[in-house]
Amino acid sequence: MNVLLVYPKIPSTFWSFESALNFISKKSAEPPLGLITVAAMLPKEWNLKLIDMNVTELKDKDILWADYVFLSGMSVQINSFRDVIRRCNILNRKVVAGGPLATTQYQDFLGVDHFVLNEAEITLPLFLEDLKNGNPKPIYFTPDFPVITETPLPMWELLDIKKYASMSMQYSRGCPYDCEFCSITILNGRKPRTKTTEQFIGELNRLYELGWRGPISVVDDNFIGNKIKLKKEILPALIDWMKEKKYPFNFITEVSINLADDEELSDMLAEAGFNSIFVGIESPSLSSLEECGKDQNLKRDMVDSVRKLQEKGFIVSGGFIVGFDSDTETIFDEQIEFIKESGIVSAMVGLLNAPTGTKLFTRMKNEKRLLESFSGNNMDGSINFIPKMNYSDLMRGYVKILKTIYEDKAYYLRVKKFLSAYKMPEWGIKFPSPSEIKTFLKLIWKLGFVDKGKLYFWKLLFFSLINYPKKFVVAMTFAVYGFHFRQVVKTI
Ligand code: B12
Ligand code: SF4
Repeated sequence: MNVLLVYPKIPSTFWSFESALNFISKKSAEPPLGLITVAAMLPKEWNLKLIDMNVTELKDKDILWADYVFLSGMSVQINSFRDVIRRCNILNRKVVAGGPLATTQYQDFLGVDHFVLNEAEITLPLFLEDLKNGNPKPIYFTPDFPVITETPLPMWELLDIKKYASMSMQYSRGCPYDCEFCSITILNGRKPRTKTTEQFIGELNRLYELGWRGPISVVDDNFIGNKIKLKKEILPALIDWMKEKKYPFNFITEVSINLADDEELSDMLAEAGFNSIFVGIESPSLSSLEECGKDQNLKRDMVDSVRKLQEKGFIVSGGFIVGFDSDTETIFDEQIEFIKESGIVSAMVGLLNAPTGTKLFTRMKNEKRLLESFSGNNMDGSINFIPKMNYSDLMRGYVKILKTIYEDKAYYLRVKKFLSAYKMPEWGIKFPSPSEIKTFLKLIWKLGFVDKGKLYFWKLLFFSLINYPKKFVVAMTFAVYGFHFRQVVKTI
């Protein structure tokens, strides 16, 4: 059996980091972890090939090689996902689709032979058994959430790892919170399910053996969902491993803001090599936070929490949303002010949307405000429900936020603010590698001579060299991100 695993194209947005990837000669930020996990669950004697369309072109001859094409993807990939199905149908190859997009919206796709939905740990063995018996069904789904202690090591060896800026792994699934707009609780449930310490360390050993060094995204929904196990088991083992191997990796993950309340956990995470965290801030407006059930962000000074995290050694990026029913015309300036004050350099601002199946989706449906399905693209201005605020006012305000926060001067001031708060972990101070030096020279040329914002670039370069020489690499990384954000903002 020849199986081709395909990951569709992600459009160019804030999240794709396209212009930043060019600097480091990488094709994509992260690999498709779902597909390489599924690959590890397939019979060992099958021939497998993976095409991530974000790094390699999908050719007809690849499709023709396959008996089955296994397709994954999330909502933002919908156009490419449809296109792959169409090509497989024309070339008469069978399609098996799974992953978050298929799980939440399978009714929207024609031309798929078998939907294997939800988590593959439960549904894939059922499909494989029926396939062996010659009677595979059109759809497999389950309301249950599997334990993930049996999930096999993902097959990173199917990837061309050099083409990615970071590798990814997963420790837990599920999030204890229940934000109205989020599909995580439907997909992964509210009880965090975790891997064992042996699995976690086993995955690190495998990536180490494959020669990977550098960033690893731990793509959990909320890495601190089960704090006790982290403190007692995972982090002590990880700290030992990282010290023994001399910190070959640094970790990026998603956490809820209440990490700021737990000094012990913050210290352990920083010592274990976590230096970058993504936090869902969503809104500085208390009524909007209440509306969406983001309880963990209430009853706190969020600027203060972010600062605490920066002081502990984390580069904090944040997700921000406008378009809540409670948002008034002042929300845009409030968001701008919050982003400026917090020193959150990478601020991912999006319009509120109601992904299929979420509580927000149901509310919008009941209120007869639902429009067409969710595009998943947080940059295309699409909203799949009728907002309370007039749409053109909302769009104007949204564009104003982006243009203001990514304008050269505001951006560089934010980087400076961040540098003043950030405590660089000792393990993070390393002598630059030859490829980092090459990237630096490229950066000097492009940002220091060609780019229109060159004045701010030089100011930042000298400011960080003089005041924060140990944080120089971080400052320059932000200069590259700034270039990417400016390119994206130009397109809106
Ligand atoms: C990493 C990640 C990203 C990366 C993608 C990198 C990459 N190359 O994949 C980045 C940062 C780019 C990203 C961006 C976004 N993401 Co994202 N992302 C994730 C995250 C955190 C992890 C994905 C992952 O690797 N999971 C681990 C693997 C093991 O799980 P899995 O993929 O689900 O696979 C399992 C099953 O689904 C199944 N399976 C998967 N594929 C297949 C295929 C077949 C054939 C079969 C049989 C089974 C199967 O088997 C696997 C094992 O059980 C998920 C959340 C999550 N926990 O999954 C969100 C998630 C996928 N993202 C989501 C969203 C909404 C976004 C954004 C739109 C967010 C935003 N508001 O802007 C943006 C895209 C915006 C844009 N404009 O580009 C949603 C998708 C919802 C949906 N219905 O599709 C998720 C589920 C998070 C959420 N809040 O609900 N994301
Ligand atoms: S805290 Fe994050 S992952 Fe958890 S439900 Fe809210 S938005 Fe989703």
